[in-house]
Amino acid sequence: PKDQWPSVPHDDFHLAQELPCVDLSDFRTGDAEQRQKTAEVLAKTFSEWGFVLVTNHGVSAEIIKRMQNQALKFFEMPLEQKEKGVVPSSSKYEGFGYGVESGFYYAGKPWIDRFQCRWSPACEIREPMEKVFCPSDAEEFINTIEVYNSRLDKLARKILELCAIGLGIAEDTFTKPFGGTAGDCIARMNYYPPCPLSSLTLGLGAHTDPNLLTILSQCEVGGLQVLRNDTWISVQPKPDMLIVNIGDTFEAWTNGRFRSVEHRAVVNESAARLSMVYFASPPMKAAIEIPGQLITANDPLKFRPSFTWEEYKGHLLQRHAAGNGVKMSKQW
Ligand code: AKG
Repeated sequence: PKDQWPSVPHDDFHLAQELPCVDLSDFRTGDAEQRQKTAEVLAKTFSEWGFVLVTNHGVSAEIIKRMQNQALKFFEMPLEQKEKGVVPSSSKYEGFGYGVESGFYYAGKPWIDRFQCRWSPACEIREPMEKVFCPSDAEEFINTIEVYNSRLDKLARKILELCAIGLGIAEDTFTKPFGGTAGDCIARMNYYPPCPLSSLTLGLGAHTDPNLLTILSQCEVGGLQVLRNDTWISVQPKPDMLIVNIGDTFEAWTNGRFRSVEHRAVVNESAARLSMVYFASPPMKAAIEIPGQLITANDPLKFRPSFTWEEYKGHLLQRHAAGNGVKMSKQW
């Protein structure tokens, strides 16, 4: 029916430009001088672009493929079957279909299927997944999520350390608040079926990520676009690379040195697309304090000097409920 068609016409989705790419192999081999250089390039890229492609990141092609296969096995099921994976509304962050309600992320009616869970451990999805799959397949699905995300968690921490080094502040500035825990991290899979009216909709409307750091892997079908100088740049799929971007919390934590940049996902008429996203966030109650070295005469304080992820998340939900979308208030 007409009212089920999305409503964000656009015809600007063929603009290709490369995102900057940073090779993380030096960081992994531990050469201090190279590591410093890598850190500086990374920090500069996050300041200018908010987005980067990383290569030699240490997440094996094998585990990425395994996760993709599990995700496709789930998404290619009939809708009635996938709906058994909806987790009751008390935990809105878990399970199938989260966030696809009308208006989400300014996309009119977005053309997307979603699965999302906390992953450490991914126990809250066990019961629904056992209704979706047979028990051994449910076990494999959950196990793959845990392994895949533990790899991304490790990478996220390395990047957080590199960011601190690149900004010239204590290496553990952004990892310490995690206190050895997994933080409030979320694993999400987005599946965009082929869409016969692809220029009339978006898979996901323009938004910034509210969290700390996001790591995204897209399949061979492109669709992610990043806003740069008022132009949408299509991020070309590169099988060996992961896409990393700064979230609003990190922008605030760095007093605006790093940029949380708008992005969106477009769909296409012929091929389904899968993206898998790891959202790193600190524990809910950990204090996020803007480092003094990042507040200077030229760079006065732009955000609250201290806040928690819980406070910011609460603020976000209020804005969302009031119809103000999810973009960070720059007064935060
Ligand atoms: C999100 O899930 O927040 C995204 O931005 C996903 C974008 C993509 O599918 O490439």
